Amino acid sequence: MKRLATLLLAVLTLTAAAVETGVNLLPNGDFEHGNPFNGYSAADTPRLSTVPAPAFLCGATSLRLDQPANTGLSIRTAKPLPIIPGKTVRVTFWMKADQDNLTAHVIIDFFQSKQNRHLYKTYLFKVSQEWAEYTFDYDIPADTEAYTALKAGTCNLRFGIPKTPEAHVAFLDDVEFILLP
Ligand SMILES: [Ca+2]
Repeated sequence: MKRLATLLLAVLTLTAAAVETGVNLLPNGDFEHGNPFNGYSAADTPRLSTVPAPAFLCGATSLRLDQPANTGLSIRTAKPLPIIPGKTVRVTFWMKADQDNLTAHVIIDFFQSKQNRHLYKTYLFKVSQEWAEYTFDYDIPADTEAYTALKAGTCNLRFGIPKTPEAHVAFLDDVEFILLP
């Protein structure tokens, strides 16, 4: 019986360790049944809300980001996302804002408290008043000695709007995080 329990535990551990490729690994990124993001700081958290987005082509709710004047806004995934060193991660999402040409960023952040170097990748992009789809591919390094944080097998996804003199409102939807096969 004890052997069977050990075997079952081994199978469960193996199953937990397997990370699927080619599928979306971020649940609720469509904001229809929850919000997988928190504010990056406590001050950012009250500036997020899931709101009706009837103009959007898919679903009924989106994430609204209220950026105050002279303040940047930053959000991050509440739970770590699984990664596989050496694979390519694809981040796709839809976004719009109350102004054309608003600069925003997405960061794939591999930070771990015990790490030799901080690995992260920032993509800057422009948001307009119309919903648009964005896709960014990042080749995760395979060398886990060069970046020891990769051994944890996770990362976080961050979105942000840098500080501007005026306040802004932006909307985010259909965020997907996929490891390409
Ligand atoms: Ca939605």
